[in-house]
Amino acid sequence: MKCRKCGSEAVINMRQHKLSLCGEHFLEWVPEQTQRFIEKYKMFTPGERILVAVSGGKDSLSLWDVLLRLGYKADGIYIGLGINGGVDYSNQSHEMCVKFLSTLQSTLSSWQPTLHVVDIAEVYGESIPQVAARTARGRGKPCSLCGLIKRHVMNRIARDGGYDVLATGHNLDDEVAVLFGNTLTWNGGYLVRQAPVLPADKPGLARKVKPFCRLYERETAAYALVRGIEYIYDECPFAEGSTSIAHKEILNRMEKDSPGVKLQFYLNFLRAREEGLFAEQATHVELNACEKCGQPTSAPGLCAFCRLWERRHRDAAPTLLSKETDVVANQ
Ligand code: Q46
Ligand code: ZN
Ligand code: ZN
Repeated sequence: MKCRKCGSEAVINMRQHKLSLCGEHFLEWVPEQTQRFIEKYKMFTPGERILVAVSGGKDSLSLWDVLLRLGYKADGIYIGLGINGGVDYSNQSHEMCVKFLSTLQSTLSSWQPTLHVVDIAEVYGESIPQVAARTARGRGKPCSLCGLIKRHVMNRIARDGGYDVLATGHNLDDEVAVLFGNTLTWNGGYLVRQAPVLPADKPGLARKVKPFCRLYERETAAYALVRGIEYIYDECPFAEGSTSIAHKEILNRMEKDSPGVKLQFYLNFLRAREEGLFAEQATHVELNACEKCGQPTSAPGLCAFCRLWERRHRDAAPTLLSKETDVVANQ
């Protein structure tokens, strides 16, 4: 297998593109493609400030790396969930982010990125497994709660830090698995909101973008490996047995028989969505500002996030919610 550009030994063969590349050319190809998607979907411009949600995994660290190499001003946010799962998951993933940043700092000469760290247990008094254990919403599996908390914290840091855009490392396999699940149930409300760019819900909030949404998971993994980015191999222990992992396996089997089927499924969906296939499902929900945190909520009064801590904090010291322990690893 030879690199199409230079004829030397290829490190990856992307059957859906009929393209094999050597390490050097693959490291050029990923940023080129990412830049193409950023422009095509109008994600952001060079003057905008970007906050990348990093988890210590291959996708988010590769995304941060690529955006910085493309010259974007991208800071990172790491949220400490307090998940152990027998593999010291949260501590290890935090360590990977810090390690990545310190390696970067020695290679970047001019602008230096910042890593914001928000430890949920330190700021709000309980880790994700602890909140999950005391609430009906989290019992069994903490993922729905975890998602709610992460979204809130990311929005808050983006707003307080004056960021225009919040970027996540979702890759094509992630997007297609979600799409597959929502198609099986014909969930029009979710389908209409699945896109490479989600505009800000309210003025002052960052829009959400997924610059890797057209890169296969094996491509982002290969990028991290070839670039020498160290990342956490373990998935969050709570991801085990999830339907999205089961869907990924089915889709991988399909991809093996028909290379490119995942990409086509996703691109044809985006086209259909653009043409208004799910437009009728787009319900307009009136959003109010939460009385406590100011973030948009469809409910009157407190948002779901603030309600989550209400009961716990009613009798506790009032400082817990206002305590700010963002650690800025580099300013
Ligand atoms: S981190 Fe949180 Fe995920 Fe772990 S608890 Fe579930 S939602 S699986 S991306
Ligand atoms: Zn080459
Ligand atoms: Zn709130």
